[in-house]
Amino acid sequence: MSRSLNIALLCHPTVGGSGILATELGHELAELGHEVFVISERPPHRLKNDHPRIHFCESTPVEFPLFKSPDHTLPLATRIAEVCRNHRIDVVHAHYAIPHTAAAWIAKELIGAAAPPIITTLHGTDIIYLGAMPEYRALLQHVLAASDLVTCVSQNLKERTLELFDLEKEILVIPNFYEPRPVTENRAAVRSSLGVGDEPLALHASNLRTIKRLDLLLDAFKIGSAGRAMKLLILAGADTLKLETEIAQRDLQDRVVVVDDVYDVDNYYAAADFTVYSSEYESFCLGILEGMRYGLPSASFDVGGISEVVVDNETGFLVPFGDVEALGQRISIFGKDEERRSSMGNQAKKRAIETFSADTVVQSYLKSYLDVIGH
Ligand code: GMT
Repeated sequence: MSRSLNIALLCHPTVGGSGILATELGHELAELGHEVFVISERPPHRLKNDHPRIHFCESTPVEFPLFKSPDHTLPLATRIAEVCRNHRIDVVHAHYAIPHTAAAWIAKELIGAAAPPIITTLHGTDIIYLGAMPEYRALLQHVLAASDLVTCVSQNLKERTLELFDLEKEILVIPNFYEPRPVTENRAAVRSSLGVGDEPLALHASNLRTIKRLDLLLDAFKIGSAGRAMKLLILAGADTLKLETEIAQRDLQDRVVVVDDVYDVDNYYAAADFTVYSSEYESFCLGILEGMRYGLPSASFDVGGISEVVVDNETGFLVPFGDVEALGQRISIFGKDEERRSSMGNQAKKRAIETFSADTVVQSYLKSYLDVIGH
């Protein structure tokens, strides 16, 4: 390592791929000897707050009788400027543009000439959904252009970004990574705690947002599991009330297990047999990669950047968006053909290690930090 950097990481604390990726990046950077200042309104979901080089810096949204809802962005900008000044921050890395890049840009104005460079990593819905909204578009154009570097987690997201925004600087594609944590409970114990025996276990992990199309997931699972013993585990990072109703409407209560507020996801990946996703859009789909690292092949719709993660018929199955029959049929292949499942799972694990390891990806981020700092 050339020298230890002081890095400010901005991310959402809620369950979601961008916060998870930012947090895991923070852990890896801290392990490499860098000081990492995570600025957010509360400690992100998976943050190892007890690491000596991870410093959580709380930014408190302000509630005031005149405001209809609490103000998050301006206190965040003020906090970023304060952390930059107090800790001689070398680079501010904003994960998810709204509101982080805008807040970082305001902080830069507050600091003036001594302000550190800003790197923005786009994750998906910050561009695909919020970026297209007239309420944000002009501001996003301005602050993305003002970022010293913009990175995207897939080529697909880069292309979608360039369709919406006019950016002169090159956008760098740095894919996501996943490093497993030690499993703390053995496979048999986890399965038994879920009421799962020897039958194949499909896994879906998400925050259940509308874009994830849980309705299609359940429809496909119903088709794929018809007439055979199979279970679906949903690790839910959100309120599960609506989901429980959808499961009951399809009469799937005996075959679908929902667990919420999960921290130790690794135990569940190690206990499952394949993953299944049904999103309308995914810039990448970190959940598929997490499964791949555990030797789980995937079945999903071919949307966004998923085909950059999954090799169709080798590490997983990709079917056209909305074709629940086809998704169901792939689920049923995984359910009945253990040999296929396991050979595709081996390929998936190999690809996860070779292409999406922390070693490579973290070095790409570090190189980009040094480039913008000017070393
Ligand atoms: O997809 C989510 O629900 C969360 C979202 C986020 O930004 O927190 O995830 C996005 O970022 C992940 C990490 O880069 C990607 O793996 C997801 O594909 C992406 N989600 C979408 O594009 C919908």
